[in-house]
Amino acid sequence: MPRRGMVIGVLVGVLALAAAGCGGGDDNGGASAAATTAAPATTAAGGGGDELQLTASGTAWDTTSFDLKAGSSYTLEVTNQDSLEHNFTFAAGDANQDVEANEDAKVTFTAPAAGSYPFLCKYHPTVMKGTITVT
Ligand SMILES: [Cu+2]
Repeated sequence: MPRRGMVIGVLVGVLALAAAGCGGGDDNGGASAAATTAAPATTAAGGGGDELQLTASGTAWDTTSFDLKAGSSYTLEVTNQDSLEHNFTFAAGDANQDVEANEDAKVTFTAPAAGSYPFLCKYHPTVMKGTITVT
């Protein structure tokens, strides 16, 4: 009766010494990213002509025509010097702003496509009206 003893010894010894490269890589990227330029904090000043003024006095506007640039954004400050409420409505620019007696109000709108459009006070539309010309 032969006996076969099989002893299988498997010794797997793997010692991998991966030497992480310690030789300096050339990562010298040079100057850092350019300084980020902050957006202007205010748009009120500076040559854009984006601020408009309109005053109501004696149930009349002091200005009856404005020239705007199509697609530009505007802020209109309406000053009401009367003792009754007025309103600035510029339908083509989607603006409709009431202005209480003896107060100011601001309204922002974007000029529509080129053309000629009316603006008015919706409370006194026959006497407080004007034209906005967009080019
Ligand atoms: Cu009015």
